[in-house]
Amino acid sequence: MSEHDKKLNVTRRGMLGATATGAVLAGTGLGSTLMTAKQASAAAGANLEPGELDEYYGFWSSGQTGELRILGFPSMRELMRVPVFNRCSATGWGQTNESLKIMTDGLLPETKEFLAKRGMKTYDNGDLHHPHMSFTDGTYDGRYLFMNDKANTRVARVRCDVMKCDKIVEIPNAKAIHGLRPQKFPRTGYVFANGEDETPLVNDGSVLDDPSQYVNIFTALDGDTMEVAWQVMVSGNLDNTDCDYQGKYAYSTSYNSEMGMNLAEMTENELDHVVVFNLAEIEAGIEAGDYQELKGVKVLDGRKGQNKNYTRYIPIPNSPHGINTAPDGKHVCINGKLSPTVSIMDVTKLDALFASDVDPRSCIVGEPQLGLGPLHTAFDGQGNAFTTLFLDSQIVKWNIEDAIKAYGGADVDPIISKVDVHYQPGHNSTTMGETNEADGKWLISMNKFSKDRFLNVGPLKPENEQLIDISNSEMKVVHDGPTFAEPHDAIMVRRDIVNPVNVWDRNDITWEDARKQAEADGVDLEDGAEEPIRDGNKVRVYMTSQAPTFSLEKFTVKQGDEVTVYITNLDDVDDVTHGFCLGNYGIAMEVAPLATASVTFTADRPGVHWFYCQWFCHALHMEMRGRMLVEPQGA
Ligand code: K7E
Ligand code: CUA
Repeated sequence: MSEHDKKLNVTRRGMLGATATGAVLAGTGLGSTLMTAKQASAAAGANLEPGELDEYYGFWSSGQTGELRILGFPSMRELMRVPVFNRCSATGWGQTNESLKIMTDGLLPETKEFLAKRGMKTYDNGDLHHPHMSFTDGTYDGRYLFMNDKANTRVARVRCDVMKCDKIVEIPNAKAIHGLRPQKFPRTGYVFANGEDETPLVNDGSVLDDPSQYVNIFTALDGDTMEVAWQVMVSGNLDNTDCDYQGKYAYSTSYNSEMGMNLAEMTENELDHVVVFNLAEIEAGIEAGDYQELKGVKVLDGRKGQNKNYTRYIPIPNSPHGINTAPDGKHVCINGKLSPTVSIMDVTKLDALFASDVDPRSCIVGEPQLGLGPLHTAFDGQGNAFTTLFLDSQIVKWNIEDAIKAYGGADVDPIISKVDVHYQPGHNSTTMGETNEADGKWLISMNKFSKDRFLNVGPLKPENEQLIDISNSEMKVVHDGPTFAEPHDAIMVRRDIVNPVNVWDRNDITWEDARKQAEADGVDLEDGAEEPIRDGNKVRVYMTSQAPTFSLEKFTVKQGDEVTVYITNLDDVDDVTHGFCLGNYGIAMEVAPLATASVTFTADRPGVHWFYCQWFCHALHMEMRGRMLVEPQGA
């Protein structure tokens, strides 16, 4: 037995040995540091043997990295990175014609113009906070993942069949899309997206430093077409959002109801608010023509004092942040951030708010004091809630019904237990926790700081994500997982719901443009062409790849030609991905089994330029290469 194995063995024996003592100490408070037998076996379940598969897919955001990450859960093994708002050296995302189409089609005309002046086709950065899956009847349906870009006001969609981004749209009129949730019922349907920053509605410079004329915009997209369905103007800014299980309401937190422009102004009021959006009333308002059309979008006025039935404003203690609907379909937890409380909103009381002049606070049925800095709440589907306490560096487990009873005057403490996390948690998520199939097995605490938990890698440290077993009343941290900048949020989806394909369908829409161009050139993508096809100074090179060769060992172009290389991967074997990397031309892309990918560049460097397959595919992978011969100008 190696030293390492011995250590593991001792740890495991220690854990199991604690069982009896754990049970004895349970009532004393000391038991919380020890593991029960159930927890020990659950912890072992997080530690998969080689070749074993996880029970859940984890879909992780990556914050300012701008990509989506796929983890196996609970093992926390990173399985894939899906580029979305970022560039990717490995896959060619942001460089291939197919990805550039997705990244540019949804940009506003004025943005395209603005970027073109800087020599750019699309934004180079993004800030992806919130990935959420499409729903049918209150639970995940495995069709799509939707996500926001706070940095450049965009919403993106990832197809779950191939795990690639297929749409990115820039949201007009709004600024900084932050909170994002798909409609849960009857299906997605709408994707709700919050604009966080206040600006003049027409932001063309005619209004500058006059915040009284700034507004915030709530957007509903159509998740099927990815077009903006409608927008609502609101008072106060918008932070996070969620919606009900009935298909009637969406709601958003506002930390700046003051519409303040600096910290002192933004945190002045003791109460900020949650805005409730009445979907049927908004649709009726559009039907009745009660909107203005701005940049092609119907914008309704749901601001305070407009007396419209589109919105209601519910006062909530100081700067609420996360907002989370419980799997019971009834209760919504609004996390206080600067207030140590979570406000519980009863969605069945929202009808009354829109029907008559009742006190907007009448739908608040509980407000337990949980600790310092509550940011986000997750659920186990058994009536319990788990709230991150940013300032206390803890997760608090509490009971929703008990909190409601206590609010009604009963002498009950809703807090069940607390566990230390390391350190400063933002989001937490539970397995299937934002659906009506929450199963109460695992929680992930996404901690903003790791400090001393890992080997020091310099001033920029990883974050720390901790896996917590929640199958008992005492929570147990069973794993630390460092992450690079900066996942905010994650969802854990039962694996039977997600069923990606192994090879591409040759008819896939992704390379529709390539298909049309090949057709026009009289070329079959699956055969390739023996010679480049010239059309003025535009040259198209059609190649296929089959391990370990490209169909062309060389092709010749002229200096200054605009060259497009199309590669179709004929290998239909699982996992035989090829690549095309053109040396000293800054060109590289992935071509997965049965896919077509293309890239366009100007051949402005004369000479012999080798291209090679940059995904290891075969024993003769090194030999999978060829030459681009560029004839000098005038030759
Ligand atoms: Cu709390 Cu952008 Cu979800 Cu981060 S937000 S933590
Ligand atoms: Cu083909 Cu490496």
